[in-house]
Amino acid sequence: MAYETPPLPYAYDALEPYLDARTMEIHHDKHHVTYTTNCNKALAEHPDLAAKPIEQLLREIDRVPADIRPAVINHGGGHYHHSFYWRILGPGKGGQPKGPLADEIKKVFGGFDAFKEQFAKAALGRFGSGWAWLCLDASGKLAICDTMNQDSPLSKGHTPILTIDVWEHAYYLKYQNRRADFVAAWWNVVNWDMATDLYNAGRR
Ligand code: MN3
Repeated sequence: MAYETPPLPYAYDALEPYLDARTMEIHHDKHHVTYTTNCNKALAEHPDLAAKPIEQLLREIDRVPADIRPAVINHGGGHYHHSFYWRILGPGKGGQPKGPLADEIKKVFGGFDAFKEQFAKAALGRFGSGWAWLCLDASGKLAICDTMNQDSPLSKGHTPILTIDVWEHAYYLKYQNRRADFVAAWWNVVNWDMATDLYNAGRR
């Protein structure tokens, strides 16, 4: 049994002009596929582990044998995070969340604009490669964090609600070194309906 890279849930150019088609194509077809392939290679001798959902391996990373643990963190994390990332974006999205997630963001961060500012700060402050996240932490509270490389918030007991990939491969073709411009544009393709569903499911 092997993991599969899920197809991109929209066309390569669907997130233009914010995320360009060429970046989306390389990001999904090359980067994501490579993570999935290398995760499967790492688990080739461990069919018992490969039979489990990747979320479970990352949540229980200490139970993965030490010799393949770094590969599962890097490639399994890469596979899971990208699968999540495509779904949390979408064409014709952006705007603001509604309902309970909007209320909680206001309560925890002091308003949607204050949240955006703090989230962008995490995305811009992540030195080198990694991700910024909005998660439910282990106590069920909304929290912003950032992670290095493909380290997963799942391994800290967090439940992801929203994420931005700030590896250079996510933006370099269009934005070069201007990560701030990429982050500012990225808000226009955030799928808040999906984030709200994840928040509601995580709260149950
Ligand atoms: Mn990436």
